[in-house]
Amino acid sequence: MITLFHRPKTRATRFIFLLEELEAPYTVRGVTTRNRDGTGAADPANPHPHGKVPAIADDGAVVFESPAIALYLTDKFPRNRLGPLSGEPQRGTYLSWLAYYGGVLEPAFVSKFMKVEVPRGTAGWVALEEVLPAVMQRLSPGPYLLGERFSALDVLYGTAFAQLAPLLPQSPPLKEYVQRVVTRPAFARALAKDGG
Ligand SMILES: N[C@@H](CCC(=O)N[C@@H](CS)C(=O)NCC(=O)O)C(=O)O
Repeated sequence: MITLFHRPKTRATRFIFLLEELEAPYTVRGVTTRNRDGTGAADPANPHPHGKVPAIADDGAVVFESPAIALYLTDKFPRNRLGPLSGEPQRGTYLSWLAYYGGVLEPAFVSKFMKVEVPRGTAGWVALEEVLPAVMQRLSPGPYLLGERFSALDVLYGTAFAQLAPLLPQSPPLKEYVQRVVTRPAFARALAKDGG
């Protein structure tokens, strides 16, 4: 049984979405975290090393950081084919874009949000203006990042793009992609279970 350490309306919400897509057995354990304004406190019950959400526990095994959690869950619950398994042709693509999510896309969003210029050649990520064409190229011909197959990548990227829409340039194909992701019944179930 998976325990999801969670706070409403955070990066943990998308893991209710993924767990619903996977039809995996899970419980949600609400924890406190620090707030942007410096108030609040990390919850000692949360096993994430920095008291962030999401984290999961699975019979004592702890997994934290969104790409690692996504990979762990899609490997563990393969029935609905939410992530190519080892040996499948799209496995390398899947791993690459999972790692890209944490290592490039999220830092690019934060750089944009904080108005920090990304130094070419020294930072391990690139500016959002460079990320978006790369993601859009991966998305064509679509409809999903792995082509016809909806995967945990779309849970991460689709929800991130939905949330950060104000930072993004107008792009009908991107808007349509986000719509495809957020209109899935599992996303509606996740929002209903999110609380807060
Ligand atoms: N790199 C982490 C980021 C997790 C993260 O920053 N979560 C926020 C909520 S969306 C949080 O817990 N913030 C509280 C804090 O930083 O103490 C991941 O992708 O899983």
